Amino acid sequence: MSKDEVILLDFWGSPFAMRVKIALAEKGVEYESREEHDLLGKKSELLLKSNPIYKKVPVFIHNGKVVCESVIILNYIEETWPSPSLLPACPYGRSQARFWSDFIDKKVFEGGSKIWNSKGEAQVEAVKEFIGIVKVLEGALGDKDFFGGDSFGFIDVVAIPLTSWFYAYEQCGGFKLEDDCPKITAWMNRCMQKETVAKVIPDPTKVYELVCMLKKMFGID
Ligand code: GS8
Repeated sequence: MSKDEVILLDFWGSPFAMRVKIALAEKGVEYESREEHDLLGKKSELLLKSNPIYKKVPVFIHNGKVVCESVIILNYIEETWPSPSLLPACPYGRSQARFWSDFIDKKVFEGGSKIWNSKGEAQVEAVKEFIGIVKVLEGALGDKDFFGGDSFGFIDVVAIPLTSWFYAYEQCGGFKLEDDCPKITAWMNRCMQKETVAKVIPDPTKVYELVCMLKKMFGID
């Protein structure tokens, strides 16, 4: 069989693209990352052509076939390269992994964004709301090492990239997540010990610089 051609339309600061890179690293799949250097300005022709609906990264192109939306891409990767599996074997376990991925998708990034794009009382509220969201996640983690149990799996892949923005949220909102959510902080450190994660997650201070740039761009200051 000829070698698969795997291309990722990427942006270094996108937690959604990081998910795909971690899943591919876990599966040992080689790929070519094409950085969208000007994601917030002029997007590449390939991005516009491949994801005409949302015009966002990540876009996954496997032997010419295009898949969009990070969690849909993760499911595609899981089915295409089933080993090692990131999802549990049983249907119930899979349903739970999908439930929490959906919760994370709906709440965490948007909750964090409210912190950096607000001020004053609204920001205080946004910080409270964000801590509440992370506490719910902490409840789902319980005393386990990873969300699915003893080993790093699907929910971890979905969640860990979003934490690369947490330092920026803390700097903007003037709080320390560890004070309220020590278990999530310990889980973050545990995940970061994995090479597949550590090599993908950017330096949090670089993400903070990106957030400061976004604040300027949107006139929030
Ligand atoms: C979100 C992708 C996204 O927001 C997914 O893949 O899961 N639901 C999608 N991508 C951002 C970069 S990360 O903030 C993006 O491409 N933004 C460009 C734009 O909005 O124009």
